[in-house]
Amino acid sequence: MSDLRTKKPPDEAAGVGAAISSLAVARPMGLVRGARTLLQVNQLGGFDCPGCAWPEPERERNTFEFCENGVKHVADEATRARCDREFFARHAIADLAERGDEWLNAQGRLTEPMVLDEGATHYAPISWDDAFELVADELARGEPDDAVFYTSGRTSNEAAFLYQLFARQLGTNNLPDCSNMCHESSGTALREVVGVGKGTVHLDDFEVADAIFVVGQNPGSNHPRMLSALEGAARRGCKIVAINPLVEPGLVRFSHPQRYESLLSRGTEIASLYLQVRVGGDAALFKGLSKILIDEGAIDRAFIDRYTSGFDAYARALRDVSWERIERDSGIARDRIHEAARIAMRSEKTIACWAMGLTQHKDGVATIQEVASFMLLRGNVGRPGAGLCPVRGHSNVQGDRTMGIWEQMPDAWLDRLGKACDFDPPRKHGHDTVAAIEAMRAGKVSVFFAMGGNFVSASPDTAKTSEGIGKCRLTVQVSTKLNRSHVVTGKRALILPCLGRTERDVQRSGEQFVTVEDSMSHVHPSRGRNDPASAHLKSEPAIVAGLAKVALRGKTRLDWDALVADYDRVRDLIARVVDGFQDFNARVRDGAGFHLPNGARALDFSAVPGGRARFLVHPLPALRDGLAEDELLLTTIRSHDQFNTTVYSQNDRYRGISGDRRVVLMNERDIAHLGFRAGDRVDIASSAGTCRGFAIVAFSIPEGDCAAYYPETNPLVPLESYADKSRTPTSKAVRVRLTRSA
Ligand SMILES: Nc1nc2c(c(=O)[nH]1)N[C@H]1C(S)=C(S)[C@@H](COP(=O)(O)OP(=O)(O)OC[C@H]3O[C@@H](n4cnc5c(=O)[nH]c(N)nc54)[C@H](O)[C@@H]3O)O[C@H]1N2
Ligand SMILES: Nc1nc2c(c(=O)[nH]1)N[C@H]1C(S)=C(S)[C@@H](COP(=O)(O)OP(=O)(O)OC[C@H]3O[C@@H](n4cnc5c(=O)[nH]c(N)nc54)[C@H](O)[C@@H]3O)O[C@H]1N2
Ligand SMILES: [Mo]
Repeated sequence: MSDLRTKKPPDEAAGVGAAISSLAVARPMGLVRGARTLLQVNQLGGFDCPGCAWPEPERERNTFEFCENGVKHVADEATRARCDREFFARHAIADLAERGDEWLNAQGRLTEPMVLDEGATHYAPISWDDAFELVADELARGEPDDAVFYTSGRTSNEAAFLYQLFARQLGTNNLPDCSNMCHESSGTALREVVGVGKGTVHLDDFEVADAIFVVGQNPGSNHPRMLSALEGAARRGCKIVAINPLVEPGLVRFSHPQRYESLLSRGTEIASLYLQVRVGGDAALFKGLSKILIDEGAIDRAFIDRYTSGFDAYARALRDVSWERIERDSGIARDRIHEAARIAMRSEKTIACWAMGLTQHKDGVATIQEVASFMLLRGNVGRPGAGLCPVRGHSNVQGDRTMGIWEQMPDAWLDRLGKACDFDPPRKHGHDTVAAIEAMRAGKVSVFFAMGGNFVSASPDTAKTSEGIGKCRLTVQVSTKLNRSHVVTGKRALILPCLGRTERDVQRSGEQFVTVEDSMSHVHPSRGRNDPASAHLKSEPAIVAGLAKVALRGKTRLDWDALVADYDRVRDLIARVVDGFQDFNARVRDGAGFHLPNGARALDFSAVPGGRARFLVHPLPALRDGLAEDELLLTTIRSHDQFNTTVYSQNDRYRGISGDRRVVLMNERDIAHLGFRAGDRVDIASSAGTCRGFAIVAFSIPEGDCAAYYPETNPLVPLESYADKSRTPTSKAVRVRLTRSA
């Protein structure tokens, strides 16, 4: 039975509700330990919040440099609950398979290595040495390319560097990561047009911007500290334009939970203009905006002439796009688009931010390039207070890429890696996430190794992914908490439990720290202070080194023991291989950290073919072509109480939903037109599968669109449907049909 309750979404985000909600979730840490832990979040000398990749201010940090959701992520790791050998003796795999994601995670921290033997009903303890031998044996039975090494984005720079080094010394570039499903479209798009696959803004640009466009992003839940930056901007008169099919309270009004006067007042208005674009309608909307800028001559001709190429062809192509088509595809009336254009025209410094609402679409790369073109028209790149800002998800997902976690690292980078580490790295590109699943299904993957994450639940098409995983001879999960990927396994499975961000990491030379890179290319240290959840945990770098020593016997000239004994040695290697890390050890100890160089930010576009930033011409997406009368486009989204596949509760406070996550948010007119009523239970079917028994919730969302939570709806995301060029699964536009549940 469901406890679903719905009410009108609140008209502002955070405020007193946030303070109460974070107190409730912090309880599992215990009062004193909880307070001590939280006081170290994002402080100099403390640990980096394991939540999102939004940067910390370089000066003037608050004593509480975290948000309501940061508290949840920290509490989730620092919990006192334990998932130990007695737990695994009590629960058969078949029993665990019946449990929900929230229950699995709530069992607490994993405490020692566990093995699931072929045909066994239960996981059993195994020593670290035996676990490493087991993995090495399986690796030795096949070719290097029969193994796949996945990474999730919480992994530190040091661990990531060692991990890719291990995979490449073994002989494979099969290094898919969560980024393949996340901001891959941003990297691909930006590299093509401005020469660097990262954002071009820093945090202090938010302090001087005249206008900020927030596109396809829900910062109130997913990057709450960004709301402080937006609030500050709004208070000094910066105009904020929100572009989102759903009305998200965090983008409407915000009251700062750590400031009394803000709690007592009605908070600050965030978006001065809210455009409820249709799902996938952003490309049309940005074409409209650019058309207006060009028609009204509100462009920066000097910038365009000096720094860009392709403008004439771009302007010509825009002329042929009709307003009728723009209005239809975007769902936004022309005069509203004009309002947004006026904000852009009055602004000398504009920032464009975006996240999954743009990247997880078939035309994600092209759409991001439309945004980039709109920005280039007025020279909004490489100028203080202006720039392109893909807001990253996982706290070190950007750093992992910088460290070489990518199935297609460029040859020049591999050359340096080979030289610094005395080997010849493989050059053949490896599998990304979708290709890895396809290879598994074809029986071509023998070992699947995951450095964090929850591959089974996070990947598209849960049925096909599970089938693929089941065909692997061995699946290995380096994890902190129990999740679906420990239950849906290969013929044999290993759980290797690791230290988390909040915990002290002691190696032979003493206590260590690690480093991370935030969404704005800022590299800084992170040092845990809590006692480890169990005496048997190893750090991620120690796990990689322990395995490498055994699996690379005779294949490596590196002293892996020495590398983990002192992470400075890993950083010295990084400094020799990765651009921008010279004197890494000295600089990272010096104050708050440092920014990596970014060509586009410095108006250096030499990395783009032709040496100039590019205007590219793309046709409008044909997302709804052939869509039947009774079909909707489903966008899969996060609630306020989850971190990706980790579900903290069944509630979504800002959207006024509680007690049940199996809901589908629909426009009232669609509900009526399809013959349903709010509260009805429906089955949602796509070409990939069916999700049953979802309750209809009436919500402010354009007609023809609907929304439901990830990961519950991942069975609906087709494996074959991914973005052009970036191959990011199209989790933000799935064709679905709803029928009444039996
Ligand atoms: N608390 C918390 N924080 C997180 C995470 C978490 O799960 N929980 N996850 C982390 C990770 S890995 C990531 S990548 C980020 C994700 O952060 P977000 O990208 O903000 O997350 P999503 O919920 O996937 O959805 C994004 C928004 O896009 C809108 N949207 C959907 N389709 C479209 C569309 O077609 N066009 C437009 N314009 N908008 C659309 C949705 O309504 C939603 O508001 O957050 C990170 N931070
Ligand atoms: N339908 C749909 N699918 C999506 C998305 C979507 O919007 N819609 N979003 C996509 C996106 S943006 C992303 S980033 C992916 C996320 O995909 P993943 O990164 O694979 O998934 P997470 O849920 O973040 O992983 C959670 C697990 O990580 C482990 N963990 C936590 N901390 C640590 C640590 O410090 N070290 C180690 N080794 N393990 C740790 C815990 O065991 C936890 O259960 O999902 C993607 N999938
Ligand atoms: Mo992500």
